Amino acid sequence: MIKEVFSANIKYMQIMDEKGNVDAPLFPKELSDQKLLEMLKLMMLTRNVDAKAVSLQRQGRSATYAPSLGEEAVNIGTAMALRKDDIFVPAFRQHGVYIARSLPIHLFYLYWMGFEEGNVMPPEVRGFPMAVPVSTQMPHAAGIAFAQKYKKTGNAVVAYVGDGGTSEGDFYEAINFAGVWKAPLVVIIQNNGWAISVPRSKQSAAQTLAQKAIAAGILGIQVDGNDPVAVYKATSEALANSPNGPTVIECLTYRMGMHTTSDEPSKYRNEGDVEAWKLKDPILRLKLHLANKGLWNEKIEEEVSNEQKELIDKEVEIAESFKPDPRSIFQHVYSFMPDVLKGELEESEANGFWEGE
Ligand SMILES: Cc1ncc(C[n+]2csc(CCOP(=O)(O)OP(=O)(O)O)c2C)c(N)n1
Ligand SMILES: [Mg+2]
Repeated sequence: MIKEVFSANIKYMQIMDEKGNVDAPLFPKELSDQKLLEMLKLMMLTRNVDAKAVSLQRQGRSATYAPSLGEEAVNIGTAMALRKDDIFVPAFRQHGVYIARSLPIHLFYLYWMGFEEGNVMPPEVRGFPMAVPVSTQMPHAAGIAFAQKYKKTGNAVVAYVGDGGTSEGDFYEAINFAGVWKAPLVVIIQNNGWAISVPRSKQSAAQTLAQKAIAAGILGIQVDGNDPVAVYKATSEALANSPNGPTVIECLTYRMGMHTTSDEPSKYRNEGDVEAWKLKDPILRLKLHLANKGLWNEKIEEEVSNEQKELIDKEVEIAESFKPDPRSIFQHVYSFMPDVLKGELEESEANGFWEGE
């Protein structure tokens, strides 16, 4: 005898198309015009902060940087769905999430200038430091989510991982654990088409990355990751359902820039693809939508851009005036300072190691 014991499917959701038109029955009612304006401004701020970070690196004023150009809808759409006390666990390209959660922007620059002090954020941000080792944040996120359930806090955890990150064992272990324990975890796969020079097609033979959820026995959905409204709705619904267990949301977006400022994408990708993705830009479609409603025009755009650039310049100034304490190289590795480090610190101080620059 042979019988089917299981079958499943993965749905794809888009609510706002490339021209800014919306699928009205799917549109979330709580997204008022004011909220949409906030969404647009946050995406613009993310893009402006990002452009400045690239420029600082090019001028030798900051270290290697991973741009988020074109991926703003994933970060802002998800972050706006987060409730006040929910916790986020990023990878390293979730700049918009920090911005939407009101991380002081100078701390963001400070981190990319190479100072760990940039990772010490106000507790109300409710976010973890960036995780550069690919997917290592995922088991942490599953554990933090389980802790929320164990402690009955009612909070959920939103964790981010790239398309490349979903090939790591850590990813599978995390969703498997979260599924078994029905932990309140929402996994956002920021599928930007590339893991450095490895295209999505070489990442997995699976047709979607969302379907990886099925094997873990949890919910999975794919959304247009350049549609901030669909991203917002999928995340809100996953958070509302999080007391019942985890969800994986695959957001289809595109890395418009380089992997990092040390990368040269023209060596491995067809720049024609980038041109095609420009038409799907998340900021463009929200601007078109709001302009159709009479809520956006060139004058408003100029005002908002100028305000944001002024703010960014001030924040860069604060970051650049930071004077690091050389002692900090001995701190932050352990919760206490072991004797061996204490000894090295004392020796360094006694030898005037800190004199001069
Ligand atoms: C465990 C580990 N392996 C390899 C690397 C080198 N590395 C840094 S980013 C990256 C690709 C990540 O791709 P993806 O998960 O799609 O995220 P994206 O960079 O596209 O945001 C790799 C292989 C690393 N940082 N950590
Ligand atoms: Mg990627």
